[in-house]
Amino acid sequence: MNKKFFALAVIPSLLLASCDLLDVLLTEPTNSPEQNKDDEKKEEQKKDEQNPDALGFYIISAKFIDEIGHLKVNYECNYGSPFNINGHPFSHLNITGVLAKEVDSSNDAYFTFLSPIIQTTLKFEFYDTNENIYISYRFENVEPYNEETVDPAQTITYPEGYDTLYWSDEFNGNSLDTSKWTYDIGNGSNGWGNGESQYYTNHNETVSDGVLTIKGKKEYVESFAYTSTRIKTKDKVKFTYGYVEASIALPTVTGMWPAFWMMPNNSNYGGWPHSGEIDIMEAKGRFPNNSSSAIHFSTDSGEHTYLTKEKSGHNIATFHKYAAEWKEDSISFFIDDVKYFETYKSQWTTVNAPTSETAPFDKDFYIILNLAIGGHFDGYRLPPEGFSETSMQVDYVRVFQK
Ligand SMILES: [Ca+2]
Repeated sequence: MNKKFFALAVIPSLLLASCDLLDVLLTEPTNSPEQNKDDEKKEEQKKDEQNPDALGFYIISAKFIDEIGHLKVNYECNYGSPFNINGHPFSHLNITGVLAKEVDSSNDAYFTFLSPIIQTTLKFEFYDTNENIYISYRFENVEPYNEETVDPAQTITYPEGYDTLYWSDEFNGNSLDTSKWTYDIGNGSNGWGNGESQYYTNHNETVSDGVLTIKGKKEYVESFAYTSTRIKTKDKVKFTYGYVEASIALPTVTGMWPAFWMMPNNSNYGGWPHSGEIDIMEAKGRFPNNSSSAIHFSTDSGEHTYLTKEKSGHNIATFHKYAAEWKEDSISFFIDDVKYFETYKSQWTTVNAPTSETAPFDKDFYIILNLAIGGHFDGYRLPPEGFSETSMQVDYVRVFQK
């Protein structure tokens, strides 16, 4: 194996400790009175360059897997997992100065960047909770993105008028990226306010081959006869306005209520429905060619009201792009880039901001993906006798902004 390696500096006395304790000083030559110490450190650095394994971990390969800078890193670590940031006293990881978020903590680690980078040399800097650099590591043999060797589905198509990918999850890892998503567990209050019949767990979902799969199962947990999963980006990915798109394949079993939707992050205008709700896609499993979109809000007198439209003619069992374009003066809904429903700010109201033109759809919202079973949306219908499991698959979720 080609173990390209360059450690800037390391304290040898800690080399036998775990990665948790591995304390590496970043040293630049200085003119301070500490010159002697610096010289010692340089000596240590030289030794470690000759003995890369001394640092305890090394990168075997690094490769960009799409055109927006998602990075796959294959590494080895003698003392645990240096990339498992949550399990270690690292506050964050910068790669070449850009904040990076880990997707997976097996020996294949997938990173996503808050802004895209594609370079052949990357510097990994692990910061401790005091904002000091714990480990600094340079890897010089990063493979560039090669369009011909990756799934063409990963190529990003920008909606008309949008040139910035604000955020995405391409589901390229081996598990759900919990830096982006939080699980809702249980049956909520009154089936999450909807009379849903399932119990949501943190393990009915898988991520593999670039796809998130959420399974709805006949399975007894607590006093509920079904299990499924519901995930949300609340407090992790939130935004006001943009083009929000997901490619999704849906189950066609009666009783299934899959949804791709958004809720207000801070409920600035009060509890549901006063702060709004944007349902980008909902479907009823017994109608395999239909889905719908809706927005919910409150009237000037505080009653729940909504606007909705159903679209038919697409086979929901195959992947389709479901999207909302959320602007200051309108919210529009698309299937496969074709707009079929538009609402305007003149139609929006909330009892807690009666004079605002744009409320309640002018504050940060977050994204939810879930597969409900039962519930009021399709008259509390449940799966047929003999049902064991089905699933909803999500290729990606992307948020574009101008
Ligand atoms: Ca994908």
